[in-house]
Amino acid sequence: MSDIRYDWTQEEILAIYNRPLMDLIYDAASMHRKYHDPNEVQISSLLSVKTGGCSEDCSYCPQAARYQTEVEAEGLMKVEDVLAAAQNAKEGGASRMCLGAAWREVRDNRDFDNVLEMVKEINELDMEVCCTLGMLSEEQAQRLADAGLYAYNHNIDTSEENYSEVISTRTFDDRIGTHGHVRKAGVTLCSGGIIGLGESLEDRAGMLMALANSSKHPESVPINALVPVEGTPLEENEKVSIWEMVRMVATARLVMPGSVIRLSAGRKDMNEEGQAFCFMAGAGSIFAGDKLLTTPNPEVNEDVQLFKTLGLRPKAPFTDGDKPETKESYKISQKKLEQEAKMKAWREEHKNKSAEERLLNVPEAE
Ligand code: SAM
Ligand code: DTB
Ligand code: SF4
Repeated sequence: MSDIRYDWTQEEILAIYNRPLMDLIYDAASMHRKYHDPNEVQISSLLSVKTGGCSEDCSYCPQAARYQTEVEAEGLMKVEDVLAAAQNAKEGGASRMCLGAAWREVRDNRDFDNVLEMVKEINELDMEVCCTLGMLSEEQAQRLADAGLYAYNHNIDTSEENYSEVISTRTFDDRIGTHGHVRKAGVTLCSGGIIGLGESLEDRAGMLMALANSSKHPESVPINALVPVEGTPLEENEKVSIWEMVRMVATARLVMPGSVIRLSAGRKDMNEEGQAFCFMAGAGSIFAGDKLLTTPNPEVNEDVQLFKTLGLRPKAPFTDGDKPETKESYKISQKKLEQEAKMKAWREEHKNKSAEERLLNVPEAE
């Protein structure tokens, strides 16, 4: 049987998750070595370019406007400040810059134009650029691709069955729809989920099954442990144990052997030994920097020490794919083109008419 499969059953995945730990880690580590260099770890630097004030109700998220948390809503960061952060991350060994926005979905406005500029400029720094901006239309995904986007993060978070327990303002299918737009634009997909939401082990298996049975496995799979934040509905949830994290990483490793599994939120609560187990079990990437989006992450010097202790090397950018080329088409949206064509036609039609007639018939801006 081929290692790369798309026909997993939930029972099979659950049985893998529940195997004796030594067998599970041994098999996951062996699979990891077959497809990846076990001493290389990709460093992704995460930056919240638009924080808080989100209209969604994701029960884990401190950035949802409806929950009283310490997160204050802020406007979009300036392009130059984001570039300075990217340069800094690059100097610290990061090969990927991941820009996050607390949006339900992308809108075709000035903020999106600025995000496109950020993508273009960071790509020019020879870093892989990833964005996580909420739902995208097909055209928005294409414009991001044209600007030079390497990856798009859009987590499914939990199983299809458990989805409405966690989020009510969008559906599991909405998420899958955006995956399709990302794929169509030729951008690599980053999608994973969270453990510790109150889900069952069947839900954990179901989440991995949804990812592993998609037509192409996501190139990156972030595994997050819930960071319970005061003010969110999940503030009282118990933190997951390191062994649950190891099992989840190892299971993801075995059902999607070619994907890069990212040890994501929750590292702040793990010691070096716990993280080493996760790398052994197949994690090949981390989020680095002393903040995730709004919650703390290990200090940069702690990660430098961790890499030194374990003999890990940061992965170079574009090891698994080519650097995207920027296409000027990223600058103009279809809507803008249609508006411009409408204006042109109107000018043509009214060029010989009186000022009064023209004023009576100005096309509406959208
Ligand atoms: N708004 C966009 C979206 O939801 O896709 C992008 C940002 S959102 C914060 C990105 C991901 O962060 C979520 O899908 C979720 O997996 C993760 N996340 C958010 N809050 C978290 C928490 N408290 N603990 C662990 N992961 C969390
Ligand atoms: C992902 O899977 N985890 C990251 C990233 N993708 C965007 C976000 C974790 C956020 C943790 C809570 C916070 O810091 O606000
Ligand atoms: Fe908004 Fe994303 Fe947080 Fe959900 S996870 S509330 S969509 S920022």
